[in-house]
Amino acid sequence: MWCIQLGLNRKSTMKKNNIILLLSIIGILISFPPQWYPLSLKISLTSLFGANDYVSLPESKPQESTITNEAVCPEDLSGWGNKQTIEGIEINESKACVSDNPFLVAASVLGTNNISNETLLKSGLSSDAIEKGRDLDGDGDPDEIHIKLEIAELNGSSPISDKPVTTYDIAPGIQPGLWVFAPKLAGMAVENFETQVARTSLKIPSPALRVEQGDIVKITIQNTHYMPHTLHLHGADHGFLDENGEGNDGVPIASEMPILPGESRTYNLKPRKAGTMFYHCHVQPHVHVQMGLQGLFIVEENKSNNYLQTMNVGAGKVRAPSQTSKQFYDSEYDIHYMDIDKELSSRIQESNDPRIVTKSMHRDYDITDANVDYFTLNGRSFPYTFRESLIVAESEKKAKLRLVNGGSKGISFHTHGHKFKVIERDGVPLNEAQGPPQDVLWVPTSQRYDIELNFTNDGTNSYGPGIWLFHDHQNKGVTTDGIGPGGNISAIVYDEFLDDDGWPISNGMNLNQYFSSDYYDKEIPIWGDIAPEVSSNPKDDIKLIFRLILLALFFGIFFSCTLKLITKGRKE
Ligand SMILES: [Cu+2]
Repeated sequence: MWCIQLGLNRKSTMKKNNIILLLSIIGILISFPPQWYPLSLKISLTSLFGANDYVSLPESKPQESTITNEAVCPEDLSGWGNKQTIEGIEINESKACVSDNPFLVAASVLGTNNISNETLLKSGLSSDAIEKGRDLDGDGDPDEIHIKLEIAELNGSSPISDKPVTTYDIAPGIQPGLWVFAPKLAGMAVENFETQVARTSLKIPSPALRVEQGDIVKITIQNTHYMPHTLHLHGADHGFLDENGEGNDGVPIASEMPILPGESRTYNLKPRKAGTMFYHCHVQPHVHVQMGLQGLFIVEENKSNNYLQTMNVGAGKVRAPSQTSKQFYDSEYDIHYMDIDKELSSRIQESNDPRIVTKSMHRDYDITDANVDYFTLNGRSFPYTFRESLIVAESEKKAKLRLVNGGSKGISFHTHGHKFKVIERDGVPLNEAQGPPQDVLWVPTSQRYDIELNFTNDGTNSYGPGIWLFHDHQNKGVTTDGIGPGGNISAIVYDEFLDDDGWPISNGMNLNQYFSSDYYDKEIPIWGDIAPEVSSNPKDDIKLIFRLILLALFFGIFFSCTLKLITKGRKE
């Protein structure tokens, strides 16, 4: 069309066509996207005009300070972390930023039936949550223990809100749907009327439970949830049936029917052997265990005056350790690893109709195609692990770790700056020859290891004071939905490297940026300084589209003119 020149003589038409043809060639050359130039041409252009004249890289500018939604280390207003004595029970200091409730610890030690109303109120537990009875062997501590657990949902669906309730963040802004065996609590599930945030004693993993060898233990599951569940005591010495002939192994396909919503069942045991064991639900366990229905079950050796912290909510530092622990160690930590598949956990956020959730979980979801996205240590991922799950070291002292891998994949437990000694596996002591110091330990799913950390600076046990990470050494384990640092990273921090709030005094790095959900939403660049145009710039896309339109236009003109010239030439 551009080349049809009606009413002009042949000569002037030809001349005009040639000019348009030339202009279209120039147009093609100008609009041709430089990213499509052949490499040899790029090199020639660079050598002729210099790199900067050809493509000037944008200048890096410091990123605007990122929004930090929350305090890195919330103030301990109630003094929960302090060393204190409650009703005669000594509660050890917790130096981390966020500590557990010492009144709940005291109630766990004495039993909710043996404490004042004031302590009970401050513990937040129901009056029958942990009942302790007679001293049967006359050694000065109670041997009848009755624990009651409920089942709670975290970050689930609500009929009145499109946001998950009750909320529990494993990392800033990360709220996977979870189920948990919860201590029997009094009052609301949330902190107060103004918030949807779960109260501090409602968290994953399910509480680490501690009983003494030979205790008469009853654990009642009150199924306050909309799904059927059971309790399986993994590794702990218990009868297949209880004294009444009722199923006691928690396995619906072998020992019993599931506990239906609203029902209760009591499991009985009198463990003959001490050691670190495990407990979990056994209804559809391929799904229910990963949802959070799992906890450590610890049987302590029978000793005199051995008052035990029956419940360690969310695992972590044992504030009132056993006699055996005090005899050999300066501190003890319950270390519980888990992993979470967001494709599974989000299913309880789509509906609150148990029929729909059940179908979605057990017919639509296929665990054999699954992948895990979140990796937690004591119910949190980095950076929250730095708030709650630091191991605080003092030179020359020793700590005991009771470690379980409740995740669906093995973990490669690794400590920086220390070689540790493995002393027990699955609750059975290992002899010296099997336990030389090591800094990596493979922990398969559901396996427990007792570990001794010795903070003596001798080049093997410890390399000296510092902030030494410990984490799963598999690459995925240190990420949160593929973003690092995240996952189960925490640290062994020596006293002198902790500030007054309990935050590690890191060498030059500021960790504030990780306390924003923006970080895990991939909104924060990897480096502090950034030239956005280097990685991606939507404006460049517009430029490219504009160039392509022009290119198409000029090509169109070029071809139509060429065609015109050829047909004209043939006519003549
Ligand atoms: Cu279950």
